[in-house]
Amino acid sequence: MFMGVNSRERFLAAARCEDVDRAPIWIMRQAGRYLPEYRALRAKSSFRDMVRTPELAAEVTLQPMRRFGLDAAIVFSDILVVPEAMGLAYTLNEGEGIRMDFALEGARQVEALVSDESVVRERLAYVGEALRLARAELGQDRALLGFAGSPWTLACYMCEGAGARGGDFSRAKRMYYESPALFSLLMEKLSDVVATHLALQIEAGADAVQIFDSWAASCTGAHYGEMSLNWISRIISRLPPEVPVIVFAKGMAASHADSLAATGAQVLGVDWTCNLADLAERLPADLAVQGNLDPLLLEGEPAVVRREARALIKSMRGRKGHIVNLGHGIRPTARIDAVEALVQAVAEA
Ligand code: 1CP
Repeated sequence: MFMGVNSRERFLAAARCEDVDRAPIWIMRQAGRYLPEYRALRAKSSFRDMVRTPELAAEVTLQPMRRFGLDAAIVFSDILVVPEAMGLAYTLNEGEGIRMDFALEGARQVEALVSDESVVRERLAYVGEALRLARAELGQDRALLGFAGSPWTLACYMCEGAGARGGDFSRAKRMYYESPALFSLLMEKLSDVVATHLALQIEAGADAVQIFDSWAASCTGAHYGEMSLNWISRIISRLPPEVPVIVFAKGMAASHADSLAATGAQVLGVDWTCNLADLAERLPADLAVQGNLDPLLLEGEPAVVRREARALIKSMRGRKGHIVNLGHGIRPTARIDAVEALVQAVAEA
């Protein structure tokens, strides 16, 4: 049974910094490995097949919604579907993590990447289908989110040819410093495709979209605009203005809050490194914030989760526009009873 009555309005009101009865909550990476029902499905299919099969992706999207009184669902997919649609595929291997088919380098490979809108729409249509199926089962009362990686974060994976365990993402930075024209061409293509992908998800029923700049902190502060933010701004300018965009720039929210606000995002996703209330105070009053509990808490005692959630909410009382979330994705070792305690503490606040 779905419990939330006005979760969708609550979520959208918070994203617009309007009055709410309580702060809405969702959890980054809420559809995933900490759930036994996810692991049961995953035992039968590869990750990529699950992502590409709308019925399976919709099912995984709904799994956390059946268990917990969350206000928003996020479509089960991955940021790496974008490079895949452009011609650079990925695999997820047990024990090894993410592998890209090749590491992007040189003009020929960048030029060969597909960014044609009609081709991209066709190749990513399965994500729209997953959203439509998820909406049909979720109903109209709870929010449904789409997402994409930022061009910078995607370039990190594409240039490295692997995930975080494969290296330190220095190759994307090297391209920025040493081949600026090539870097710009790659970012223009990525911005086009990410904008198309987010538009497609909005057309399929997403109430809001989140842009994950998960590797923001590997940028230098002085060049963060050119490396990442300008491309995010370009994407946001191409989306319908009435749909809230959440920008989550891990590790950069505090130091670059003003320039993140200037991207046109309606919501700033905040990692756990900063004091959320202090940060919110120095932001424009019409910019909502999302975050920022330590994901580690959910691996521990429910009583501690409850205490920390209450403290966070109390610190934000009086500040319109707070969406409760973690400061990064939930970890595979999170406890179900800790997640329940978090959702309950928010509901009672
Ligand atoms: O079964 C498995 O082992 C798969 C694990 C898994 C899952 C559940 C991966 C592989 N991706 C996902 C789903 C996913 N990825 C979602 C689903 C919706 C949700 O519940 O939130 C989302 C939003 C993502 C986004 C994503 N993928 C990000 C940005 C978020 C973040 O954590 O910073 C990144 C960096 C990725 C790449 C990726 N995909 C998967 C892994 C293990 C990784 C990280 C790879 C690495 O850098 O080593």
